[in-house]
Amino acid sequence: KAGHQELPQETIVRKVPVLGFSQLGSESAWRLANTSSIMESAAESDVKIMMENAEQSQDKQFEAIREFVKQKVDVIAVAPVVETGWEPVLREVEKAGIPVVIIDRYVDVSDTSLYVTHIGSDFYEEGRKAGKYLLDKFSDQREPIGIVELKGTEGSTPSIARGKGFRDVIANHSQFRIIESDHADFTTDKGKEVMKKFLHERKGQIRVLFSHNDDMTLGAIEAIEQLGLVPGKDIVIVTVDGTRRALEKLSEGKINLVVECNPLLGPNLIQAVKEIVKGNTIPKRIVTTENVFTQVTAAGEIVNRSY
Ligand code: GYE
Repeated sequence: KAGHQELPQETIVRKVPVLGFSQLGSESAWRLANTSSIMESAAESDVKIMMENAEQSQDKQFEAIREFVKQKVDVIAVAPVVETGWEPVLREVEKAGIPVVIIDRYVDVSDTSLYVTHIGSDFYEEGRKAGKYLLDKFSDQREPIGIVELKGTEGSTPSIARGKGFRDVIANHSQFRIIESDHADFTTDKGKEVMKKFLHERKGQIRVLFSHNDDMTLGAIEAIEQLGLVPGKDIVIVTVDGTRRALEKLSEGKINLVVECNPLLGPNLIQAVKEIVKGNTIPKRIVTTENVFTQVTAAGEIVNRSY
């Protein structure tokens, strides 16, 4: 039998890492693109993903996370609907020894060791970009400029931080006045409804709309046009996300500025999961780089948009 090599008794089975992902909902085009990006990146890799969609319910997110713990997944990723209230469930996950990745929105916890990393945009900076555009656009105007604001989901990071960044930039310029501000939950229908209410209550006083996402903006544009007003002219519109439909309205002149927020977080997430299961250290914060689009640059961008 000389020269004959024995096969190892056991073949080495490489364990495929399992990721449990609690997605917060499906309220917007951004969200749908975010979900597809994550599912596609997982499918292209050797990470197995289990996704639960909570449809805006934090309680459903808790349930999903507890189920992932039961299933003994290797990593849990959470896109949290609101910022507060996460500490107890994250403690449970910690006890089970499962690493957590926070994706997109943030969790407001005093102990940041409850998660490995937070992957997502700088929403505060997005709000600042929106404000800076207005300072520039109305630089020679001293009369009051009436602003209405469509806010996203109450208690969610992008709504809190965009609103704050925006306010911080316009704060020392007293001609800018936020005359109405209300939540419209990041949806088109609600955006239209709330904008209608603003237009009704503030006839003739609205010069600017700052909207926390494109879906609400599309609804607001409908409300503005129904009144015979011209979006982009009678009312200057600044919006956040950068979906194809918003970029189209931008190039048509119905929106004045789109602040980009990138939903394509799948590659970053899957990369992070792979590093975590290998035991590697990764940065505590992973921020996506983002742009702003104007009526001039919109057309060039539309061709590349998948969402
Ligand atoms: O801007 C909005 C979505 O959390 C960044 O949520 C995300 C926001 C996004 O509904 O369109």
